[in-house]
Parts: sequence; structure tokens; C-alpha cells
Amino acid sequence: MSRELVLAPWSSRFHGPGMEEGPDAVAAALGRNGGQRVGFDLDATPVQALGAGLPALADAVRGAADPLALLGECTLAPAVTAGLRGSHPDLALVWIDAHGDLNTPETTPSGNVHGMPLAAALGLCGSFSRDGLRLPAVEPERVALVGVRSLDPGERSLVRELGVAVYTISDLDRRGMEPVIVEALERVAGGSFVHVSVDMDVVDPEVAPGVGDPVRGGLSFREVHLALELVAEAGVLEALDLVEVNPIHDHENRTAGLAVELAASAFGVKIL
Ligand SMILES: [Mn+2]
Repeated sequence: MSRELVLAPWSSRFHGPGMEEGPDAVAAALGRNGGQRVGFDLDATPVQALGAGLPALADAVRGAADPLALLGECTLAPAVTAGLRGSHPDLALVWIDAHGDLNTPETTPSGNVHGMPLAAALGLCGSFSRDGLRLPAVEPERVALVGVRSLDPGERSLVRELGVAVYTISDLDRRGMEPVIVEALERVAGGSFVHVSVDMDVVDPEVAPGVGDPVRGGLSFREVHLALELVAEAGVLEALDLVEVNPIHDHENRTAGLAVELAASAFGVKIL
């Protein structure tokens, strides 16, 4: 894989420690030790750490060729979208996640930034926009949320209000992965540049145990591979990020290994 690696080893540790070590675990499983590393202050508060780190991450992505971003927490993904947006005004975002990540400071039940990154990418969380991160990074009609199986009440109303394309786990059960991914990409892509963010918790915890916030009933090994093979076939992938690997909860590096295999599928490695 010739994609340029960007590592952002940070998490808010809202669900306990470990995800800040995910990017290095995935890079090790990938067998790559190069790439750009964006430093984050793990001793600072989340708001301080993100205020300094997100613009630096956006800059790193902006200068990277076909980036593969390994991020600790999904909270960092809006910086990838923001970094790409400058050169791709009609950029689309496909957010593959068990959770909606669509809470705002007004609707959040937990108060933690961890539930807000997709809302932040849409420009709905003021605190993310400080210090030079240009948000919104994407328009609602260019966003698809895939694989979601846990939405808070505020997230449900926001989805309806904004008209974001949402494909729940139930849609995937009923319709199958292929028509859903094809439709999602057609609906958002318009232009030809898509940022795909994969939260490893979209996969079933029996397959991917090393995540921060597991939810039962996720995608199978084969379903998640198919999803990313379909992304590769569409030929629109501009940047991929893999988030939320928690080595502390992982079993024999299984989740980090799966993340590497998924990157290969997304970049077009085929069985035949
Ligand atoms: Mn997430």
C-alpha cells in the first residue's frame, strides 16, 4: 500500500484508557513505521487537546497523498474531513459506525466530545471550530451513516431535520450490504471524492473485541469486508480513516489485524 500514513494517537479516555494506543497497534500490524505523527497532549483536557491537535491533524492530511489515517478516537475524524475539504469542495463523507456520533453540546446525554464528531464535521459543535479548524467540513446531503445500531433521542431528531442518509443495521439485515453501500455512495458522492471513516465498533464485538464502546449485534467479518470492497470498486475513495482500536481490550491483536485487512479491502486488494 503506497498510501501515506497519518497517525493521531489520542483519546479522551471517556471509556477508559487504551484507544490512544490504537494507531500504533494498527501501524505495527501493518508493518509500517513511517508516516506522519500528529502529537496530542494526553494530559490536557479534551477541549484543550482537540483545540491544539485537530488543526495540526487537518494540516497533516491536507499535505498527504491519498492518506490512510489511523486515529485513536473517532473524535479526531472531523479533522481529516476538514483537511481534505480545501482541495475537494464537494467532498462526501461515509461514516461507518455503531453509533451516530451526532450529539451536539445541546443534546449530549454524557457531555463527552466522544459522541459528537459527526455533528462537529457538519459544523454543529462550536467548540470544535476554535483555533483554525474550518467547519462545517461537509454538507448534510453529502453524508451517509452506515451500520448504526445505537442512536440517542437528540440524534434521531437531528437526522430527520438535516436529511442525512442513514442506513441502520436493520436496513443492512433486510436489504443486504451491496445495495446499501452502492446507494449510499451514489447518494453522497455527486463529485468523486469520498472520505470513509470506519469506527471498528461497527463490527460485532465477537469479531472485533478491541474497541472503546462495544455494541452487540454488529457486522460480521464478511459483511465489513464486503462494504469496503464495494467502496474500492466505486473508485471514489479519497481518504480512509480507521478509528477506535483499543489494544487493552483486544484479544491477540485481532482487532488491529482486522483494521489492516479492511484497509487492504478498501484500497482494492481482491481475492481474485
Ligand atoms: Mn464513532
